[in-house]
Order: sequence, then structure tokens, then C-alpha cells
Amino acid sequence: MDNDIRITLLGLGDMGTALARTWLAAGYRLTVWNRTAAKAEPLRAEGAAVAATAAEAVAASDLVVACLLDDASVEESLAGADLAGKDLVNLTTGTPGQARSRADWARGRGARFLDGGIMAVPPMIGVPESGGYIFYSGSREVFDAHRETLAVPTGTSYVGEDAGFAALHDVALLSAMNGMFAGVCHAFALVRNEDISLKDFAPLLTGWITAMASNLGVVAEQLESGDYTKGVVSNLAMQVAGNATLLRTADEQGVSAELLAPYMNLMERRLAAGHGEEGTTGIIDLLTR
Ligand code: FVH
Repeated sequence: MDNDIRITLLGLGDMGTALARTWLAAGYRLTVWNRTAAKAEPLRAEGAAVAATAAEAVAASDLVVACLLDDASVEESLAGADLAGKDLVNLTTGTPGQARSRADWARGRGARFLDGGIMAVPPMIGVPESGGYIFYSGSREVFDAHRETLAVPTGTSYVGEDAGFAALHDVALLSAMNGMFAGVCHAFALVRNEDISLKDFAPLLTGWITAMASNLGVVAEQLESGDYTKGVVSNLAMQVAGNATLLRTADEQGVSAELLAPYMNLMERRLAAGHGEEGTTGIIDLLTR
């Protein structure tokens, strides 16, 4: 397979290398650069052109993709490059504020800018059935112009002209994942020293979390309507009463409740403010400064 489309990719860490391989396999004319040059050698053998400097790599293609460690490494790598007339797609994880500043910075140097938030780990790249995808935000023209190219490694989801929105979606989902894994850690800690097969327990956790997650649309509706009692199935008063059992069980099992405590404290504050008939959506009000 071969095509005439040129791409430059800056950054050959685990993710950058996985991205590179999909474009090479699809026949793109790929130029790569990495700070540690040795990491580019396997890709040279697979057909990539290897640039000696980031500036040289940028000069090779109109589409420049960066997949580096963090925002500071993007600035450092591109410091000496001529970005005039380039389309810069930044797949480096950062904050919404960093993405917006990077968009202004790129515009100031004559480039169009698209930010990306990768919702996949490297083994999911190039595997369409993995469910991985990348959030994109910023220039709609850049997204439309390179839509097919960007869809080669994994799925794409454009979430708006605000360059910060891809990072915001990315970080929101990652934050939810952290909370979920905090609960999972606590659950495994409760059962691990009992005569319970952890391999049998894991799918029970998966099933329960999946079933509970189907309620998220109700939370969104409550937030949008302002009526936090709408569609409530398990009210806050009942849940706070139930927390005592969760805490006592943790104590009986010799497990610290430190992962649960912050959430339970917020539930109690909302209940004390007279919202026992709601679910837990009111906690979002307590979190929002
Ligand atoms: N890997 C993952 O699971 C996650 C999945 C979700 C998205 N993230 C983000 O993707 C970005 C790249 O991640 P990565 O997995 O490729 O990360 P590393 O393997 O650690 O490679 C880092 C690359 O960045 C280069 N680099 C670091 N600092 C600098 C610098 N100051 N100047 C130039 N390049 C720099 C590093 O080069 P080297 O160490 O090989 O010389 C690698 O190419 C990232 O934002 C994740 O959050 C991945």
C-alpha cells in the first residue's frame, strides 16, 4: 500500500511509535523525529524517513503531529522549527489551558492548530475493535482536511472549536476513571484475604459498575434541569445511612476507608444541607468553585 500523503511525527515513545506504525502500514510517507535518536531506528527499517532535528522533521510535511511527554516538551522541541503554513496536531496530554495557550502560540507562528486527547493505550492503536479513539478540538478546517489521516491509528471525535475542549474531555474521563479505580481498589481490599476467588469476583465488579454507569444520563438531565430529585432511585438519606455499613465492613475486614471517606463526607454535607430526597448529583455543586 502506498499514498502520497506526507506526515511528520515528533515523539517516538510508546504512543508515538504505535501511531507511527499505523501510518507506515497504511502507506503514508512518514518522517519521524525523536530526542533520543536510537528510538527511530526500528521505524527507519519499517520505511520511515528519520530527521536529525525537529526543525528538519517539521520542514518535511505540511501536517505535523506531536506526541511528546508534556506541554513543556512540545515547546522545547518546536523552539527552532518554522511552523509557518503548517497544520500542527498536538496529541500530547495537557490541560485545557495549556491547549488554548499552545493554539495561540501556534497561530502566532503561522500554523493552524488542532489539539487531541488520546482515549487509548498503545496496544489499542491500530486495532479498530479496541474501542479506542482520540478527542480533537480546535481548528475545524484542520480536522476536516486531515480527517482520513487522523482516523488511521484509531477513532476520532471532534468536540469543538475551543482548543481546550479535547483536553477537557480527556481529563474529565480520566478523572472519572481514577474515581472508579479507587472504588475497585477498596472492593478488592475487602475480599482479598477471604476464601473468595478474585478471578470470579472481578467480573462481578465489572458487571455492577457497568450497570450503575447506565444511570449517568439521569445525572446529566438533573444538572441540565436543575431538578436533582428527577428520576432518583436511591435517595441520599438512604445512601448516607448505608455508608455506615460500608465503613463498618471496612473496619471488620481490616481495610482503611481512606479512599471512600472524601466522597462520603461530601454526601453527609449535602444531606445536612437538607437534600436527603436527592441522589448524589448535589455533590457536584459542592465541588464547583
Ligand atoms: N502510553 C499511554 O498509555 C498513554 C495513553 C494516553 C495518552 N498518553 C499520552 O501520550 C503522550 C506520549 O505518551 P508515550 O506513551 O509515548 O510516553 P513516553 O513513552 O514516556 O514517551 C515520551 C516521549 O516524549 C519525549 N520527550 C520527553 N521529554 C522531552 C523533551 N524535553 N524534549 C523532547 N522530547 C521529549 C520522549 O523522548 P525520549 O525520552 O525518547 O528522548 C518520548 O519520545 C503523553 O502526553 C502521554 O500522557 C499516553
